Formats: sequence, C-alpha cells, structure tokens
Amino acid sequence: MHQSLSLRQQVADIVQTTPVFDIHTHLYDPAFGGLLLWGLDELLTYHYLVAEGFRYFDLPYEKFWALSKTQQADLIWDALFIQHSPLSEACRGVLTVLHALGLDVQKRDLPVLRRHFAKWNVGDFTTKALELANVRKVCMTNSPFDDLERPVWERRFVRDERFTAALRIDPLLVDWENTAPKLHAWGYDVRADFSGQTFGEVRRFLADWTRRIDAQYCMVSLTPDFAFPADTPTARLIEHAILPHGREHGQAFALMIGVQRNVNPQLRLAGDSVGLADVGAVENLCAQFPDNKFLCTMLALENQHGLCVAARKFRNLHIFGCWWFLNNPSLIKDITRMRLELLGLSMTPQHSDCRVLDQLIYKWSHSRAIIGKVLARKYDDLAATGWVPTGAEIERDVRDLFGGALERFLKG
Ligand code: FIX
Ligand code: ZN
Repeated sequence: MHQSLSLRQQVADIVQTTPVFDIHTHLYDPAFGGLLLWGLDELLTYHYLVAEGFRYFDLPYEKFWALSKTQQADLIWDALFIQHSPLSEACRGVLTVLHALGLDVQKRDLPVLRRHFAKWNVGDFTTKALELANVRKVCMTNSPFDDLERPVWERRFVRDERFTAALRIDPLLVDWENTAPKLHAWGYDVRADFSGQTFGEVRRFLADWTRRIDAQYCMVSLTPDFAFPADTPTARLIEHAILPHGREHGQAFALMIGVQRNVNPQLRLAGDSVGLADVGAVENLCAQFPDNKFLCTMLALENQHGLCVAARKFRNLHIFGCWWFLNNPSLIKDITRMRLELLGLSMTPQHSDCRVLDQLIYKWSHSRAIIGKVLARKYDDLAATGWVPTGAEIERDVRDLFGGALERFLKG
C-alpha cells in the first residue's frame, strides 16, 4: 500500500514535469500578429462557450454576432458564470487559466480580471502560457487557403522555434470544384475534371507549401461519410496526389474524421456537430498504402474502440487525441485507459486543439491530471505482479505519450 502510494505520487510528479509537444492546435507563431488569439475576451468567446451561451441567451443569433467581442464576452460571462455555476469543462477551463495566472476568481469581477490582461504583451504572455502549461512545442494548423495567413508565409518571417507547422488542406479535398480555379490562378495547371497534369500539379502545390512552411505533416478534417476507396474527388486526390506526395517527402497524412460541418450555420464556428464514421476507410488506406504513414483521430465516442483495433492491425497508423467533444475528463479517462490497454504506449493520448493561447494552461492541466491517474493505475497493476517500474522507465514512457512517440513515428 505504502509503495503504491509513493508510486502514484512519482507518476503524478513525472506527468507534471514532463514537457509536452502539443501536436494539433489552432495557435499561431506570434509573427502572425492578430491571428494568434489570447486574453480574457478571446477565452470567453471561444466557440465551445458560444455554443453553451446560446443554451441560455434569449436573443437572435444575428444580434449576438453584431456585438463587439467585449460585449459578447460580457453576455457569456453573465449567462455561464454569474446566472449559473460554470460547471462545464469549457467554463471550468477559463477559471483554471485565471487561477494559474494568480487571479482571484472568487470576486467574480470581470472588469478587474480584464485589467490584469491589459498589462501583458503578446511576447511575454506566450512565454508565460507555454511555461505554465509546460508545453515545449506547439504544432499550428496552417492553411494556404486562408487569405489572412497566406500572405504572412509569402512575405516570410523569422520563425519562433516553439511553433511548428502542419499543412492543412481541407478545401483541396472537400471542395475541389471551388479550389481547382484557385490553384489555377496561383499558377498550377490543374483541371476540374482531373485531366492533363492535374495530379502532378497538385503534388507540386503540396511540395511547394510543405517546403515553405516546413510542415510536420499534412492534415485534413473529414465528414462521417468519408469513404475509401470511393469514386469521389476526395478519394481520387488522396490516392493520386496526397499519398504520392507523402511517400516522396516522407510525410504523414493526418485524418480527423467525424465532423458534420455547419449543422446550425447560425452558430458559425460553433455550429459543427459529430457523426459516426467508418473505421474501415482508414483500415483500407493503411492496408493499400503500407509505405504511407497515417495519423488519425475520430470525433465520435462510438468510433474509439474500432480505431484502437485498427491501430493494432496497422503499424503505419498512429492514433491521437481526444478531439473536441471528447475533450472532457470523463471521456479522456475512459479513452486513454482503453488505448493503453490495446496499444500500450504507441499512441498520443492528447492534443489540445487550443484556439486561444491561454487555453494551453487549462487543457494541459486538466488532461495531465487524468492521464497521470490512468497511468498510475496501470503501473499499480504491474507492481502487483512484482514488475515495479523505475523512475527512468516512467519518464521514458511519459515522454513518449507527450509527443515523443509521435516525433519518432513522423521521422521513421
Ligand atoms: O477541424 C479542426 O481542426 C477542429 O479541431 C476545429 O475546426 C474545431 O473548430 C475545434 O476548434 C475543435 O476543437
Ligand atoms: Zn482542430
């Protein structure tokens, strides 16, 4: 009993002190200026909280969107923190951030809390947030199709080494009809019907952007009905452009599957939902293209077991994260336990998906606590057989779970 208590403490300490590589976020290198969101009003208007706010608001959607960010934050604060206790995970997250920054949340005084943030500049706050979250490196989501982001890459800038890039290509794969003319206008000789040099030119586009941003991997999010093989533009582009590109550049293809976009367009970014996807499509990709590396996360809870089993069958598949509606303590606990039981340490239990810099602090503090407990229970079970892990072994394992295994997978 004594030994098991100290083992638990040892695991908790190692999990707290091991720095994380956060493999999927929507944060930006500070050189992107206003694209890097931070501060209290951004925290309060996070789309998770907008969705929750509308559970209580009694005003038309358009009226909310016409308000300034500060006014929107005021409404959300009032509905979700003052009129009701802030029990949801996203609400609790705001309080974890404020508390970690040393602020007194008990007074429930929004103007005072706001004034604290006014003292920071973005450079110092970036360092503070990364330090408090104990995150060593953050992977961004970088889209050449984003009109605000593209010019920053095109004019070049000095990179902050704490931020790495991932090439995000949703419009290419899910909206080919409107994307083909764009590629054409950018000097790539593609045709809407895929004739001529189309696939080669898409590969040239991918290679150009991979080089320009030094992409760690290439990524897409897909709806629950994603099928492979299939006679769809998405499947054709994957087979004839994305995967040959991946083989040529040794680059993994990351699939985030199961998001049903815009089920309530009036909620804007908060209007996406979830649906059950087909794990078979991922298995088909892994089986048919053993020389490609795939990363995958799925949004539906009901897909988690199948996805784990798929990863047992295919070593070119690395599964990651408790994405979005799964990023809640109860679900992280169950999913992480299942993954450890089926895959051991050859997976990445969590990414943050932060959209606001400050969120690194709460997403990693909350996830760390759960992953630490789950892991400690597993080591306890081992210790009961006489196999007591050494400190060095636990440190090695935690490094792997917090990005090390993924880095090896990407390099291998
Ligand atoms: O597609 C994605 O990368 C999603 O994570 C986002 O689009 C989503 O809005 C989000 O922030 C989820 O956490
Ligand atoms: Zn995301």
